[in-house]
Amino acid sequence: MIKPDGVQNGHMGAILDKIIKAGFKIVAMKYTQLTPETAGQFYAIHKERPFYKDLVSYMSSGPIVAAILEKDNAVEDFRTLIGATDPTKAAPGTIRQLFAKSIEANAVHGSDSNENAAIEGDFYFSKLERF
Ligand code: FUP
Repeated sequence: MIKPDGVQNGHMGAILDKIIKAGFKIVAMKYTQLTPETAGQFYAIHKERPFYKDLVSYMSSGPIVAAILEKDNAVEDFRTLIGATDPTKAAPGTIRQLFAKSIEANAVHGSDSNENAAIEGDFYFSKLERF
């Protein structure tokens, strides 16, 4: 997912370019906006965390790009490409180091396991929307 700051700050094209050049196949993609309700569902795993309320409000504050990506070792390779959650700790050349503004407005989201990738893919896309 390209988060609201990634879209708002004009980095959508550059982020997609890095993803495609890193060898990910785009299986599904959509430009949309979460509501507080759907953002709350997406991040339900963080419900008890102190940053949950702000995160839900931030994630529903503007348009995002949701995508399903395919590649060997995709989860690990994508997390390497995006860098650490906190952009001040993200490695040079990673998407978050280049484009993120803060730990909350950190430009992109990547699934943390194959299991969550399947759940998050189903959250955004029906079977008919995957190619
Ligand atoms: P990541 O898997 O790198 O996206 O990071 P986490 O699953 O730990 O966190 C999910 C999102 O919660 C982050 F992208 C941003 C937000 N977050 C905060 O706002 N503050 C924090 O201290 C930690 C995470």
